Amino acid sequence: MEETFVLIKPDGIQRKNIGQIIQRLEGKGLQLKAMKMLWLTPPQVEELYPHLKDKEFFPRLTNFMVAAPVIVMVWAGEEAISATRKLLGATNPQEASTGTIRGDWAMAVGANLVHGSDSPATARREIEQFFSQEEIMEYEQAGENWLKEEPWQ
Ligand code: DAT
Ligand code: MG
Repeated sequence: MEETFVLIKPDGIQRKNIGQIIQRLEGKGLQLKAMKMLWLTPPQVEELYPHLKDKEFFPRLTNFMVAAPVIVMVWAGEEAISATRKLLGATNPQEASTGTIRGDWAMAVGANLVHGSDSPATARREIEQFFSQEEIMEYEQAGENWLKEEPWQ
């Protein structure tokens, strides 16, 4: 089962979107395997976004990411990485479709509510940045069979 890393950004905490964001992921059928709240430091932001550290907006992105606590999570399921990215919507909320998290609840690229891994390699690196193996729960969930294609056969 594929795992992905999801982070609710400071604007999600400030704007009280935590429950709605988790509900979208849970409602889709992904399984929550780990979760905690923490306050990021600038070095942790740079570790999360190595591909952006030379961009002109990186100082603003860093200030934003350390402005309030965040929630970090591991979610799992079939194609969990792409399923999550579809639920998040486009990076720029003005381009994100209605029905996506960013499309429904965000207005600006600098405050787009949520982060989700973009590839298996990134997911692994991001999960390892924030969680030890013991913090990731392996468990069976009631109704799990009904997420599969033909559980009645
Ligand atoms: P995504 O979060 O969709 O994976 P990304 O990895 O390219 O997008 O960028 C990470 C975050 O950096 C993004 O969620 C918001 C911020 N960001 C990206 N491009 C930006 C820009 N042009 N101006 C301000 N912030 C930007
Ligand atoms: Mg990204």
